[in-house]
Amino acid sequence: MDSNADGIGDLRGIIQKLDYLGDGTESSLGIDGIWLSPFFRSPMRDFGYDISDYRDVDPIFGTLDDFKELLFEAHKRNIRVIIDLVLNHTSDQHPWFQESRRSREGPRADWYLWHSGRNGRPPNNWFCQFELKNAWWYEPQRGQYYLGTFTRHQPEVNWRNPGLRREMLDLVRFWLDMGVDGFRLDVVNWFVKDQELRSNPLSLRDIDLHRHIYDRNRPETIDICRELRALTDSYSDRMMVGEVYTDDPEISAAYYGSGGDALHLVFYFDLLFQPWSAEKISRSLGRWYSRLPGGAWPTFTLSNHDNVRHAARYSAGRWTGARARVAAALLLTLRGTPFLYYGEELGMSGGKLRRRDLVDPLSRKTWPFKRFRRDLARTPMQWNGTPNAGFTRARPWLPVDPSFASVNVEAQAASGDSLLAFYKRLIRLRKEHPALAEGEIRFLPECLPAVLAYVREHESGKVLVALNFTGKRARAEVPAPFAKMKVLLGAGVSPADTVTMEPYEVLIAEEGAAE
Ligand code: TEU
Ligand code: CA
Repeated sequence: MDSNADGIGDLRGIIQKLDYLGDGTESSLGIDGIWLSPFFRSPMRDFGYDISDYRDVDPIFGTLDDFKELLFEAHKRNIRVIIDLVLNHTSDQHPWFQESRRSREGPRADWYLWHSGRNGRPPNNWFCQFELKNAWWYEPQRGQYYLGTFTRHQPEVNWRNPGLRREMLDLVRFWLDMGVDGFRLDVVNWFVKDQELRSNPLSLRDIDLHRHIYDRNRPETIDICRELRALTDSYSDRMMVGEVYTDDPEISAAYYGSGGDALHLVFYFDLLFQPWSAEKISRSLGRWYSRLPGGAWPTFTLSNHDNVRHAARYSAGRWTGARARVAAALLLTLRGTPFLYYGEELGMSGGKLRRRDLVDPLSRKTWPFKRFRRDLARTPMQWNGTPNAGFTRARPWLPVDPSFASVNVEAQAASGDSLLAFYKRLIRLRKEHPALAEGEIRFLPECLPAVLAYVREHESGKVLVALNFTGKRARAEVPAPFAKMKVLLGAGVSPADTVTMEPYEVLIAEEGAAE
């Protein structure tokens, strides 16, 4: 929400909309926390993921006082605030880099990854994700290359340097002292690179043809997570969630550490990469649950700011809305913390953007390939049906998705069977039923391939979830205790050991007497 009519969302805009997220009544969404993408000072080469001052708010988003007020207002509503720390790289405008690039000597000379190159060429084959070429950039002042894996404007820091490390931990402390509830750690699995800077082997499996064994996922990274964990846990009730960007569940799981000594939570991208299939999604969930170390608590996400929204990925003509409901029910009934992305509760899809509308460096570079069009996920929140969807009185920084005329908060809040109303019911159900919030999960593979079904088990009771992923009627066998059930969400069913599910039906039920 843009509060000052410059076309860009800001902290005061968020404060204005906190009641929508959680005002303690059933009319609000009812979420427990918000993760804010970076709002720190930044030249915005990568929309805030290029930080030039970690301890201040960028003027386009407001001031530090605005942030403190946001924190206060959020806490008043029992909403936790998680901030997004980008500790793998800084902006090339950060004073540390300005100093480091000047000379090979000096206290910060070694705070970034520098190399003289080999035979006048970059030291290895590491690949720049957003510029699609070698990730080493020549700096004439030093006569050396530095590493920039996202854009050349995002030099990677050297976590092996004790001075840099101390400074990073210090700024983490700065925000903990201010009272933030925790952090989302940007690309945490890229922090440490191979000491010998070996070239990655190539592989057809990875999208950029690299097996990232030397530029990501180095074992030393987990030690940094342990250090961050110790610091975070020295404050009460804080948490960290890591963006472990990989499609290998083994690697994701490793970031929980052993005996819960590394990150509290880790994002699971493998689910986000699945096509619409009960079987494939079920297998992906199995991979995650089976690899988590004892005591580790999973997370689930279907959309975020880096990927085409799931409403668009899973669109299917007249069934698009029905699929959005199945997806919502899945996300909000699994065992693990669900992360929703703004607007998914409305079914926002991002619509279409023309080439000249694009602002994200990756979206621009990879045109016309839609998979990397991150701008589609970032279009303004759709608050109402007025021009610019009520997001701004000015020209928005990205065009509003034309769907806003019907897909908006005001319209959906007024209707009992909107997707928004459905999200609210699911979130409430999760809070009212400890089985859904905390229970164990047991899958019912006999219901596949059409129906993904599982039971959430808790000492206070059992809850059955059955999701028909297809546009056809499907039969699902239900376990004995559910032969009699109380339907919590979905159409009423008569007592039986199998139920017939309508196309894309969502059934959530408690064991026990039928109503
Ligand atoms: O993302 C890391 C990352 O790997 C993705 O950018 C991914 O490569 C890309 O989106 C292709 O799908 C994090 C942030 O989430 C992203 O917004 C930043 O641009 C990036 O780090 C650099 O900080
Ligand atoms: Ca603004």
